[in-house]
Amino acid sequence: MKKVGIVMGSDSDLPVIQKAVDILRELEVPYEVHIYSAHRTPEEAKSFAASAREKGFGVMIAAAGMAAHLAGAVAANTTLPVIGIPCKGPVFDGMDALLSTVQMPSGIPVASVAVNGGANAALLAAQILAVEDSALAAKLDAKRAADAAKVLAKDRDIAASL
Ligand code: RP5
Repeated sequence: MKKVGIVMGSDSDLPVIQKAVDILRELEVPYEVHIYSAHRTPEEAKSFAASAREKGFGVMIAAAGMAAHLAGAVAANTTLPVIGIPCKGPVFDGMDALLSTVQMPSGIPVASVAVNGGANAALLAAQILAVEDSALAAKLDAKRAADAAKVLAKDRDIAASL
């Protein structure tokens, strides 16, 4: 199976990335995690993206906050699909990172998930890999069904308690 390449701009983004890692582990999808910043370590970020396809990655996840250029910088250096996670910052509640991540120029796409959307980033990455992997697709179907069953159990509980 192809790997998911995960990069975050700072170790302060780790709680968001942890949510993605938890999902990938649950689905038994291989991944590799790095801290590379578009601003502080631009050469390493570029090199990781540029070499990703030949190193066996199939999709990239990039998480950053504030002036969040990391997903765009990764996307500029690979034609693998790139999923951006805007991370909530201390001043603008993630709106700064959301706009920095999602407002990419035509020709260099980034698929942005919600602010702090680590879980959905991992699920989307797995869904991309599952296009060519029926076993992974079956795991995703089973997870959807299990998640729906949890919601329906809550519905039964609340109906009984109110
Ligand atoms: C961004 O700046 C990082 O992705 C992080 O979300 C934010 C703050 O970084 P630190 O100052 O906590 O290292 O580049």
